[in-house]
Amino acid sequence: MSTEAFEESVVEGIKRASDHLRGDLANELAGPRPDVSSDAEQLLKFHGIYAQDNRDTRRERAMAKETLDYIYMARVVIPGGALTSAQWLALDALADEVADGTLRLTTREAIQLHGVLKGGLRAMATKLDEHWLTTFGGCGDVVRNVVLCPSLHHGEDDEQLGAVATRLARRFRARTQAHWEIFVNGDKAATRETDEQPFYGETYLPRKFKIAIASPHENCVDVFAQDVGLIPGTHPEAGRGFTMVVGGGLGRSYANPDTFARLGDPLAFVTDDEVDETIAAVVDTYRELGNRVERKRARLKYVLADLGLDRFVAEMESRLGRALRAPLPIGPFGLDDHLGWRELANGTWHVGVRVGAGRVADRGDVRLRSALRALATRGDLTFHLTPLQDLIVSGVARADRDDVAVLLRTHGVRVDDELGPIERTALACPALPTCSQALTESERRLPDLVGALEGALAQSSARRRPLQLRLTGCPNGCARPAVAEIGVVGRTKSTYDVVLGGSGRGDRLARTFREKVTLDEIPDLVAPLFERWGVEGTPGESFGDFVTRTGIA
Ligand code: SRM
Ligand code: SF4
Repeated sequence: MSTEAFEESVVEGIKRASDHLRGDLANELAGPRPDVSSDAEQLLKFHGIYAQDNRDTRRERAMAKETLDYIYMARVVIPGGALTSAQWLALDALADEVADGTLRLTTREAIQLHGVLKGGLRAMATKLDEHWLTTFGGCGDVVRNVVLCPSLHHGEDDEQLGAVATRLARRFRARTQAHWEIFVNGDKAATRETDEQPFYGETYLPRKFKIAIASPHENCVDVFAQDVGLIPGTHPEAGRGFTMVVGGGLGRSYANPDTFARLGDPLAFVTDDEVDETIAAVVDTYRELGNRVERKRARLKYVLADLGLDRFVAEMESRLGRALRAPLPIGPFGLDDHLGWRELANGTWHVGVRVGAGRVADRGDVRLRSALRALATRGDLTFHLTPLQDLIVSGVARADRDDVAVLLRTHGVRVDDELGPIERTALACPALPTCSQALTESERRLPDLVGALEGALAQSSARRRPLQLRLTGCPNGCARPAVAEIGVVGRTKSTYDVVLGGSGRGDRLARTFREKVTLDEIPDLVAPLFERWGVEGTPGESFGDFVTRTGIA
C-alpha cells in the first residue's frame, strides 16, 4: 500500500514541526483565551489532554454568540492500573480542585479528569508529578496505557506478570522533556530524559497503539481488540512467555466503509526475554508501513488486513533477524468480572467494586467517591482499575474485612450479588456532553437502558442469567461494543444500531441486528430473544453464543 502519491495528513506536519511535542504550547497555555489553536489541540493529545467544549451548552452559546464553554479532559496513564492510597487521594482531591468533582475510570485502566479549565492544567500536572503520576502519553500517536488483567497483580497467575505492564510502558514512552518543561517545571525536566526519539522518530506513530496483557484464564482486557495482545503461557521447549496477538481494533466510521472492527491474529509465542524486542518490531513495522495520509485508516489492523498475516510475519522476521515461533493455541477463556470479595494467597482480601460506566461520584444515596476516599484514608491499600471500568480495593487485612464491608454499605455501594445481571458488566463510553465525536448519549442513558433490559430479562424465562451490554455514542467503539453480547452504538442524533452475538469472552465480533432504532425501542426488540434464550438455550449457554448458534445474528 503506497501512500507516496498522496499528501501526508496535517497532523504529520504538526508533529514534525513541534520540536518534540512543544509547538507553541507554553505560550498558548499562558495566554488569556480559554481555548487553544487547532495545532495545539493536536499536540495537547500527546500530553494526555483533550480540548473539548461542553456540548450541553454549545448550541445556546453559539446562538447567543457567546464564547463556548471550553473545557479539557486529562487522561492519567496508569500502566497495569494500580494506584497507591496516596495516589488515589491525590486524584480524588484533583477532582474538586481542577475538575468537575468526578473521576472517570476508563476501559483501559486509566483515569480521566473532566471539565478542567485551561488555567488549571499546570497545577494538575504538577500535583500528578508529585505523586509519580502523569497524563503524558495518555493520548496521541504513541503506545497508550498498557492494560493488564488485574488478577495478574494478585499472584493468582504469576506475581511477576504485574511488573510487565510497567516495564513495557517505560520502554515505549516517548523520550522528550517537553511535558515536564511545559506543564511541570523546566529545571527539573533537565535532569530527566533527553529529547532523542530513537524509537519513535520525529513523526511518532501513524496513530495510537494499544497493548494489553490478558490472564490465561479469562479475557477482561479484550486481548483480540488490541494492536498487541499478550496471553501468558508455557511453551514446551521455550518455557514461560506469551502468545502474542496482533492487529486488533474496534473503531470504524460510518462515512468510510473501508474502516472496520477487526480481531487480532495470533502471531507468535515469545519468551519473556523476547517480548520487548518483538513488540518493538511490531511497532517499527507499523511506524514504517502505517497509513500517514488517511488517519481513519491509520491503525495497525489495516496494515495487517492489507498485507495479510504471512507478509506481516515476513516483515517481522526480517526486522528481528530470526524466525518467529508459532503461537500456542489460545483459550477457551472463562469469564471474570473481578467483582466482590476474594481472599488472596497471602491471607489478605480484596473487594471488586462496580463503578458504573467508570464514573466515581457521589450521587444521591450512592456515595461511591466518599466511600473510596474513606478507604484510601485508612491507609495502605492498593486501588486496581479494571478494563471493565471498575475498581478493586486490595490489601484489606482479614480483621478489617467487616469494617470495609460496612463502610461500603453505609455509603450505598452495592457489591457482588446485589448487582443486577446486566448492570454487573455493562459498559458505556462518556459521549455527551464532553466527547467531540459523540453522535448520541451513552453514559448518561446507561442506567435507564440497563433497567429496561433487566426488566425484560426478568419477565422472560432467562430471568437473571448474566448478559453483557455495551453502549457507545458513536462507532469508534470506546466501550468495545463490537465484541459485546449486546452492543448498542450511536448512529444518528437520536438512533442507535444494535449488534448481537459477541461471545462475552471477546473472541467473536457481534453482528448487526437492527439499525437506527431509539433506545426506548430496544427492550421490546430483544425481549422475544431473551424468552427464546431461556427456553431453547442449552445449560450455561451465553446469550451471545445462543443468538449465534441459532442464526438470530
Ligand atoms: Fe476511545 C476517541 C474515550 C477506549 C476507540 N475515545 C476517543 C475520545 C478521545 C474522543 C475524541 O477523539 O475526541 C473519547 C473521549 C471522550 C471523553 O469525553 O472522555 C474517547 N476511549 C475513551 C474512553 C474514556 C472510553 C471509556 O468509556 O472508558 C477510553 C479511554 C481509554 C484509555 O484510557 O486510554 C477509550 N477508545 C477506547 C477503546 C477500547 C480499548 O482501547 O480497549 C477503543 C476501541 C479499540 C480501538 O482502539 O480500536 C477506542 N476512541 C476510539 C477511536 C477509534 C479509533 C480508530 O481506530 O478509528 C477514537 C477516535 C479517534 O481516535 O480519532 C476514540
Ligand atoms: Fe466518544 Fe464515540 Fe468514544 Fe463514545 S465511542 S467516547 S462517543 S468517541
